[in-house]
Amino acid sequence: MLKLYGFRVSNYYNMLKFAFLEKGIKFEEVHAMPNQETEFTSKSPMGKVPCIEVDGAYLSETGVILDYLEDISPSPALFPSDAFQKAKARELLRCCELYIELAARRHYGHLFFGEDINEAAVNEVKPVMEKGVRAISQLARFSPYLCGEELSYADIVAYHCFSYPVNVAEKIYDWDIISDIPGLKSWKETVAAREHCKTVDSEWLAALNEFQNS
Ligand SMILES: N[C@@H](CCC(=O)N[C@@H](CS)C(=O)NCC(=O)O)C(=O)O
Repeated sequence: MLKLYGFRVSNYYNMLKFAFLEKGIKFEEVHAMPNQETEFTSKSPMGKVPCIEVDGAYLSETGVILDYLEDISPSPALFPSDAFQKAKARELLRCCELYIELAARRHYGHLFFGEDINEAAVNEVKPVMEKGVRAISQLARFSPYLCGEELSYADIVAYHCFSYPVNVAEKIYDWDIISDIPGLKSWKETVAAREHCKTVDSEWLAALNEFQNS
């Protein structure tokens, strides 16, 4: 059985967990925190989570793992079948990852780990996120999912790319980023209503609660 390494507070971990559940692939969750010990970097070379174990071999990087899951378990498809539409789905999920999640991540140390505010990031991050918002507004179809009538990886990645950046936008910039993207609020509700999303969310929130009180 495939093993998923990481921890339930991690948004990238939750993307994979959501994908595993939607695809109906059996998997085992293995608790692991990011670290630079050789024992872990031998599995995940950058020391990040998530990574997966397949028959004693390891694979890291969420996007790469999603592609692998699509190859080993094509049904239900989580990318459009048309090559160009598939690339458009990737374009959209990449914008969410690079220009929303990765940009906002520069404030996680301050918001979630009690570090001093990153002054340089205060000025640099918002313009990146604003361009990300513009790109997503332009690319997303919201009918009702981001790429059309069916759930795709774009939805799975985007859903978890917004989870923490929403707090960054609100707390650092007094910015309601969700309402700046017409259609995003009801899309988020549509995704959140899916059974597998509910499972991931309830386990995420329980873990977050435990993490914040530890
Ligand atoms: N590019 C990686 C990003 C994963 C990532 O940033 N994971 C976080 C936890 S949510 C992590 O391991 N952070 C520790 C670090 O950056 O060293 C992926 O797509 O899987």
